[in-house]
Amino acid sequence: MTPGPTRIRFVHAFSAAGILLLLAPCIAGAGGMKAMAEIKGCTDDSIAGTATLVEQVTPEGIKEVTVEMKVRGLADGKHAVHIHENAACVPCGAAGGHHDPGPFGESRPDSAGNDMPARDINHPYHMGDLINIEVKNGKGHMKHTTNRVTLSPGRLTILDENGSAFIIHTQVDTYCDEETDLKKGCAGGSRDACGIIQLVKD
Ligand SMILES: [Cu+2]
Repeated sequence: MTPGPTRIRFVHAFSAAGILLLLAPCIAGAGGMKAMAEIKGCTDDSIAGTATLVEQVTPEGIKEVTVEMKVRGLADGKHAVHIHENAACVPCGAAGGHHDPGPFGESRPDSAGNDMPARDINHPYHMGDLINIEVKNGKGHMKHTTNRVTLSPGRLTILDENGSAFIIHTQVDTYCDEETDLKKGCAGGSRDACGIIQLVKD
């Protein structure tokens, strides 16, 4: 019996599936570390959500972490999101400043006074500075890939000795950069929600 067109298509489809199956462990092996965080309101219990973090390695060997966050209960609009330097959320201030293991780390853009810019030369380029989360009808979603942090061990890891936590702020991050822009609240102001980042083990 000679294979008809249907059989040829079936063989091709089967081969493609087989190749994908063979590649899957390679893709997972090229990074694939995962972490997650349960997001809770600092003072408002109606704020709740989750964040996932997945590390992948590009063909050039650059580690990238994709953060996806879904949160309910925040006020509509944009809110600053950063990875802060401690795995602590009680109170939310315990999360400390922005995760920034670089040699020039000054991690407190919120140290600005009403009449005085913050002494912060890194914002919005701290390793833990992410993009704003946008909230519509009480539902917030953010997805962002960064190569400034890693889950795997190394100088940029957020799973360092004292861990890390997400902070979602009350206001938008204006990505204030120049010293004259670093006004009080420019990086999001006070803290609405927090979530400790925890490694997910397979
Ligand atoms: Cu922050």
